[in-house]
Amino acid sequence: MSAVLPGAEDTIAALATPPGRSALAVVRLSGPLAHDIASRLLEPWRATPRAAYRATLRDPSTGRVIDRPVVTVYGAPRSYTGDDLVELSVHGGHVGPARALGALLAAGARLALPGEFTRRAVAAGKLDVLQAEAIGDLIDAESQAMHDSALEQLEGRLSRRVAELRESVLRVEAMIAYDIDFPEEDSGPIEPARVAEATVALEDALERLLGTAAAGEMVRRGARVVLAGAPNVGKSSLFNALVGRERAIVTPIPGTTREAIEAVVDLGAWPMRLIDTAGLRASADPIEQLGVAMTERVLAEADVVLACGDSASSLGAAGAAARARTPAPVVPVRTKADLLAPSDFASLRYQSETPVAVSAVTGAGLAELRERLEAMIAGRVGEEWRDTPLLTRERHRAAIALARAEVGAFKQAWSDGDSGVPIVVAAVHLRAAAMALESLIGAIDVEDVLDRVFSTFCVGK
Ligand SMILES: Nc1nc2c(ncn2[C@@H]2O[C@H](COP(=O)(O)OP(=O)(O)OP(=O)(O)O)[C@@H](O)[C@H]2O)c(=O)[nH]1
Ligand SMILES: [Mg+2]
Repeated sequence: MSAVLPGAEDTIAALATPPGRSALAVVRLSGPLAHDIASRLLEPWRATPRAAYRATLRDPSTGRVIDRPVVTVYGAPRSYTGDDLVELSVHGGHVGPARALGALLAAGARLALPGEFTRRAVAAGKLDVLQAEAIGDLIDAESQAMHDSALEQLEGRLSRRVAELRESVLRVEAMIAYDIDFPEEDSGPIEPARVAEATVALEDALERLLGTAAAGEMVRRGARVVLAGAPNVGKSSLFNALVGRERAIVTPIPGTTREAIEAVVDLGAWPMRLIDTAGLRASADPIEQLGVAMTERVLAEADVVLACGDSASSLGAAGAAARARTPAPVVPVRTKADLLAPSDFASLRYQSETPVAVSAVTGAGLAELRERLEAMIAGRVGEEWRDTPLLTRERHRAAIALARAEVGAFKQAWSDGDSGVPIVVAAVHLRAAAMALESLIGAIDVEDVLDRVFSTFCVGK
């Protein structure tokens, strides 16, 4: 990448670990003066790359000992950023790491901007933009599924897929090059049908990748699991039990919950956004009406609904109400199971779709409900995601959608033949498709793309 950012030649420093109490903290220093600055603060100074050693770190102005860090030195270009880099592993805490960083800044380093280390890695060609995003996703992962997907993206799986698609676009461009250069000829050396075939295959491949966006969204943001049912059936109590703390207000008064309340629950493999809602009923109270309207909206966007009822009739009504408002799968949940007589339990099993019986009071059935949810979400996402790279961000989805639209526009223009637009004009669509794919991996200079990608990073990464 050729674009040079302001300050790209600066030597930057930052804490790579979060501030606060911890056994260790890592302070990073990267740039042309990294070795020089470190050599002035550390005693002894050894420039041998990748050989960790213990040194004394002193404050440059007072000469006082700050810490005795373990020092790892990297030489350009064999470092995370591609520049000379020094990592100090110091004792953690609120004060020590800040003093170590302060010493580096006093000796001539500049405090790094969010994501600046990774941005330099991209500028040095160590990572492409998709891989840089994967670093951010690894750090932000809230579930194993997200972590797995980010690791694969970091390994370059999505980058390779995008590069292949770009190659396919370039191949179609090459196929029509003759027709562009010699438009007056009847037909080039490549049969028009072959071009059309290649275009359709390309469109299909883009469509398939685009099809992973829903699973990607689920992996990244978590499945939206909505608790719905009549007032007072125990939705908020179940919500609290699943979340593991008293997040929602519970009272014996029907109509307690007025708004949708959300909490993230890690099911292990999957993140889940559990959403408690206002009980569904006709009400004259305008506040409650608004709450019910919100429940309807939340239901429409649900990935899974837990239709809650504390009796056979309220359970049936909850299921019917949920199905009327969402295409998402519905799990019937019989709440307040601690109040059920053994004979009621037996009758539950004979219903067409066996409800999960749970008690927020005793905790009975919660493990079963979690298992059922996990299986349900896995079913929603499908298994293909393990075999194909996922589009986990809107930026990815938009770029692939644009590429597909441009390939579609080319296909249309090409099939119109002589009656349609000139071939040179049609070819512009292929160029646009290639550029959309290039913007994803950062194969072209797109500073605003980089700005957007790195704006969400933490300092020190
Ligand atoms: N015995 C028993 N009582 C429960 C259980 N879950 C909830 N309750 C009681 O049922 C009443 C209503 O509980 P909530 O959790 O507020 O019910 P809700 O469905 O959120 O009600 P709204 O917000 O009004 O729609 C409270 O008095 C709870 O203590 C349970 O598992 N067992
Ligand atoms: Mg409630």
